[in-house]
Amino acid sequence: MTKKNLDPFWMPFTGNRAFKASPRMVVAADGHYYTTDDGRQVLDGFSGLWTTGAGHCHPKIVEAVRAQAGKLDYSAAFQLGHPQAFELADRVCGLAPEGFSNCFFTNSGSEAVDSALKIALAYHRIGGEGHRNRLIGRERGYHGVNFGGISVGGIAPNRKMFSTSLLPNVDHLPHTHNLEKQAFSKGQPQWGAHLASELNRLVALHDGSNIAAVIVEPVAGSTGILVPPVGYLQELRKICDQHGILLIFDEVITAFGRIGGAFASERFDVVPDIITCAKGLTNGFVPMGAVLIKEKIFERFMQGPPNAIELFHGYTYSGHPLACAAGLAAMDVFKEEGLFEQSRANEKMFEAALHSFKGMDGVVDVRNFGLMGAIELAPSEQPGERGYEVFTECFRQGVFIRNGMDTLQFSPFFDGDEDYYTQIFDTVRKVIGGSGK
Ligand code: PXG
Ligand code: PLP
Repeated sequence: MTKKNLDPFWMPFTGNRAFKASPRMVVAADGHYYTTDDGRQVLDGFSGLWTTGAGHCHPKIVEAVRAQAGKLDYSAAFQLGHPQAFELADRVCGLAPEGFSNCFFTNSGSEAVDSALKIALAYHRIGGEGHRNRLIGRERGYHGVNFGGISVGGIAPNRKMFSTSLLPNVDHLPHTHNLEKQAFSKGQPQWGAHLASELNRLVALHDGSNIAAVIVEPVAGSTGILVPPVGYLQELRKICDQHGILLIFDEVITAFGRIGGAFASERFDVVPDIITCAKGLTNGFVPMGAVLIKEKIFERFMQGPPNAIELFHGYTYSGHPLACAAGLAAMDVFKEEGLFEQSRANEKMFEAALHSFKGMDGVVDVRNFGLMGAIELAPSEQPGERGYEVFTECFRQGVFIRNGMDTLQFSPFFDGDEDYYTQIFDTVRKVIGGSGK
């Protein structure tokens, strides 16, 4: 690449100075690979950023977006509709658990989370329970970066700079991670269901009648793959039901194939009241998020004169035509290629590859569920340094993975075969073997 001024772009969640001193620049992508500006092929072990399970630049999605771009660029999102938005909402509700009747579009997971929290608060208020305004999140939870999301979220560095400006009336459940009790669990840990009853403690403290909603990731992703202990989500559901509290599953990562089904309820047999999703909704092709809502919630809003606005909320780009075209094409691809089933079928191969790291020097835990996996490394003197080193060296050696501090994270494509896993994990093994020395 010719020398360009990289300074003006303030990159998100990136060490800007280190990056710009030694950029990792991608100019194209196809299938499982990125092409860098110096012409290298880099195998993507993260499906974008959890986004692109069906592969990069899928020809069907490319074609759909191309066609849509030449036909309808934008249509006003308020008081005007275009057919694809209605069609996509219907398709997505069709994949959702029974009872989910409506879909509100946003442009990201963060916006989906904030929309969901607002819908939960408004729902109770309309029902005459305006006092039900407390929101419960969880330590180590990631719910995006808007004010609502960081308030219910539990990632300390994301909250620290804004600690005095977070939403009031929020409390947190403890996270479920415990190395002593759970290290190297395959899939759901046996230990930890009792932590759900911490919600009873919060109910006793605040009184259940004051709690609007509990929001959790069914499998916590961004924090380093925390898999719900056997029985944990069921217990949360039970306590929420006892106290009229809405249960929100933040499925920004888990929805659309990442855990071998359309939504988490297919794996955990627990149905929430509200679901947030994004990422896989368009296979990462165009920014889009959504809030899925149960009929009983939606119906409560449908009062008053039919021309009265029922929810004073919405985004200029809610249901953008290009996003909808990408979303519809992604739904077709998922179905036609059986990608949710492929994802489920590949879990064991992925699990075996990850757990082969057990016993390796410096590996303190391996965790996995569906096609979400983590290898946690013992930190060097400076926490996070080792993970970053492994990430950068893997990229140099032609494999893209992620590190959250010293936890390596993997989010493979749904159709990854044995060669794909071998290339990723052989590289990681070689790099870990040579790191921390
Ligand atoms: N909720 C959850 C559960 C998420 O994982 C968001 C909300 C926010 O979505 P947006 O589209 O606003 O980013 C997320 C996003 C990582 C990583 O490396 C995870 C996310 C985003 C970027 C990187 O784990 N999660
Ligand atoms: N700021 C200003 C000045 C605006 O006019 C708008 C939307 O009209 C927004 C922010 C919100 O933008 P969006 O609807 O894309 O979230």
